[in-house]
Amino acid sequence: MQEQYCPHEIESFVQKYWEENKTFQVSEREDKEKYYCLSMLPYPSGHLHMGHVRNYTIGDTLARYQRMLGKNVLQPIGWDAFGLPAERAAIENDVKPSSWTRSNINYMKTQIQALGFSYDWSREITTCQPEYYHWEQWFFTQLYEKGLVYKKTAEVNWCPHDMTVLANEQVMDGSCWRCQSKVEFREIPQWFIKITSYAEELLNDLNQLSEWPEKVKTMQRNWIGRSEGTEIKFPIVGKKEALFIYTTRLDTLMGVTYLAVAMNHPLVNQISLNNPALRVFISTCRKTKVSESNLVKLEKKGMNTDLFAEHPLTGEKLPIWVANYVLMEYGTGAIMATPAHNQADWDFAMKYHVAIKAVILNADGQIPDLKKSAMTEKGILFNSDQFNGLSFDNATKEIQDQLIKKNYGQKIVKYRLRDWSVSRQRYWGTPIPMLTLKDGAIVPVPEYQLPVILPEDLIMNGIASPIKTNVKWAQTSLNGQLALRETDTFDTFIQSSWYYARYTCPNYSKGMLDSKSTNYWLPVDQYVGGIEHAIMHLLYFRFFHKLLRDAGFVSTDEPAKRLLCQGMVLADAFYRIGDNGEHCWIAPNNVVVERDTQGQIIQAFDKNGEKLVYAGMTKMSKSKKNGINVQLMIDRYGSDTIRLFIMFAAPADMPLEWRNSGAEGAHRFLKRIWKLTRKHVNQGLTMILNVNALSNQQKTLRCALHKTIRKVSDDIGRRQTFNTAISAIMKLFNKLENAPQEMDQDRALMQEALLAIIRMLNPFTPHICFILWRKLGGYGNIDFAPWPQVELEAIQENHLTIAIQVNNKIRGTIVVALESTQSQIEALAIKEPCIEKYLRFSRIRKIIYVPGQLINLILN
Ligand code: ANZ
Repeated sequence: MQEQYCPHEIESFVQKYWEENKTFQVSEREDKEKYYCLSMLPYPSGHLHMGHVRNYTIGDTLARYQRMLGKNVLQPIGWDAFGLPAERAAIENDVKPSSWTRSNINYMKTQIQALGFSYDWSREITTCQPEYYHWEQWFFTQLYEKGLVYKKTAEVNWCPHDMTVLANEQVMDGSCWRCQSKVEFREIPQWFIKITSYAEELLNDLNQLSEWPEKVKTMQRNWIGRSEGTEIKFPIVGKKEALFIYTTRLDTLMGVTYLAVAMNHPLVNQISLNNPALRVFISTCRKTKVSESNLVKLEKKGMNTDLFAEHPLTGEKLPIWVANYVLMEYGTGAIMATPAHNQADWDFAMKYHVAIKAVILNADGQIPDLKKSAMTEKGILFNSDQFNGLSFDNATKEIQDQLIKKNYGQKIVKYRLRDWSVSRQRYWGTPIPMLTLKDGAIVPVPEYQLPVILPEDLIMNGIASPIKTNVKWAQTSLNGQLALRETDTFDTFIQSSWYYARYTCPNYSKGMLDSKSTNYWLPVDQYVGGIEHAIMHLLYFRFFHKLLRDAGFVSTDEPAKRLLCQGMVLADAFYRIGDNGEHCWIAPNNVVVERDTQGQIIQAFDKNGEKLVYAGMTKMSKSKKNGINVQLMIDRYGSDTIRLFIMFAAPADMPLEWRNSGAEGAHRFLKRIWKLTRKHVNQGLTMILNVNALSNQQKTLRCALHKTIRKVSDDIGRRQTFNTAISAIMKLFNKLENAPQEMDQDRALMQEALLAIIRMLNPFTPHICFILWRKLGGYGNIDFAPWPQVELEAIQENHLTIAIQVNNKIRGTIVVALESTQSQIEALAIKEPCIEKYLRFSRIRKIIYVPGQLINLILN
């Protein structure tokens, strides 16, 4: 065995072995329990960052562990290959988005392979390939047939100079990222998928996900935002129609002083025809984008319609206003305004001098002071006729009963969740498979014409999508008739919503999915990814699974049983204050630091000796220039070290502080493992372990070994606290390094322990373990070696470790049988070689014995 641990030699040898032997390729096997371990697929941005490495190392650790438990483990990987950055890069570097993407994939693939993840590469998916997006186009047409897809106008960011739509990311401080023109809002027709039809189920099924982090489930619950309220009918004076409003504060009904409708409410569309002033008002308001999140801060604007509505209980006439803070997309697009108790209404009423009527008392029973703001707390009613004195709950019930009786109200449930707008006016994406016929009819592309292939040889000579500027592409025919293709492409979240299912049958050409494969592999047993995907991706992923279930492709309700969201990767960040007070970030490589004795940074300088500001450990990012170059680290230490450090440095779901010193430490540990194994192997073969012939000391070591196996199995499998698993292995290893090796049974025990340690480390550092397993004579290939089993007998404590003190200072330890008496322990302690020397010239004056723990010899 080689003297030195040479990670690069080992790693390329082992990776070649895996590749040639297709070690991690799997198929459906009924004789084995399946385990599907999935990490979120990367966007091919150019190179791997440490966040990727962390994500994939966690996934791989779990996959390797489960494989050693004897399961049939599927661990696939692919590329989320469509998206805006490719277009941006194409414009900046004069390359085709397709070529940029493909060359990034090629490079990143070599990086991923160098990290030794146990992927089944035969299942690699690249989402920009027609073989993949074909099926999402097909599925979209199916959803259309089911009525789950519709087209409606929606607001987009519009650059008047470039005459194109901008993605939100392309709008910088309200201006176009490219030409700095002021961005406007335009309403254009877009495609939507009815995720709201599944809102209730998406909410309720969160309760099935007992192995998802609470934090993620709460975020999803809030996003779906179920609210129970009442819809109330307010008859419009002099018209047949009535206005329907939605409220969750029925208790304030007697304090309503006006009604307000959204600018795009049907009533407004109707009356603005004869009201030019109203049309002007609407078009000025349109310039500011209003969303739920900015309703509070928004400058309230409104216009009186001169229409009145009747209060359903009092018959009082209430003015109807058009207001910019009422959203058409929420509730009914109309509200009853109670300025005394709703801040937005209060702002509005103060500005336009509309009446304010208080109907809820303060908590102390006083009439609220409304001079500075609304009183939004719930409380006892006053000023409300027959409802005076009622609490919120009672008032809600009473008022609701009355409204229902009079046919003026009904209880309803609303969701904050909106239908999913899937149209993007971008080029580098899946073409939406819809056609517009000559007569204006819109139809799905028929199955035989699918896939609609995105032309890849187009160059971006402007910011606009080349399939929009190149009119020819859109022209096609259907049944001999001219038809125009939809030139928008899908939101890239569509691709990442169903890739997990396609991995089970990536080459299936007869349809979207092969249920034989999906039913074998799904649901995903373990999903690993970043917390930034807690809402959008994970919701669409769950939604698509339900759509696939309803189409008969999968048989479960939820796509993934267990979810782990890894924490961020942080690194030191430094900056210099620029001439205009701005922060100029300096890459840590170009910084010289001074540390205190604890290793904390106290001062930092750039290469010219100029003092810098140390911003602490900050999320690795391009803008702060503190990303650690993955390649450099692999080149310096090898992949096993990087993997070990990442898994050891922090609990998987917590932030990880990257420290080169930590990587050094991990590297030294692997060297020690190599060294001890080599020493052991070089001493030749060992005898068979005879557990009945072990000394007490050997039994203690073996007990520690089996306790470690128990802890590591639990830490990896159940608790997923990988850092504590590694630290337990390290502690055991320290004991092994100091274990005597004179006797045959010492060496037999060492053999047992090393074989177990190597297997326990294998999920973390698979290359070195692959080699050491062979050197130790382990059976077969370690990738499928059985996970070490706890022998209960070994951990039953039939012996004790007692500390020996001399004059209150610990001088050694002894291992004694559990049933030993104090006098037996005293006799053994006195004979211990490390104690004898103290007794040579002194006599024992007193002995203090703490049962089961220590014996203290007090000398004269
Ligand atoms: C009267 C009222 C009095 C309201 C009060 C609130 C406080 P949640 O609970 O989040 O679902 N609302 C309803 N539709 C709206 C729309 N299209 N645009 C803007 N606001 C709208 O919110 C429901 C509340 O939001 C409703 O209850 C309504 O104002 C407002 F002291 O009605 B409330």
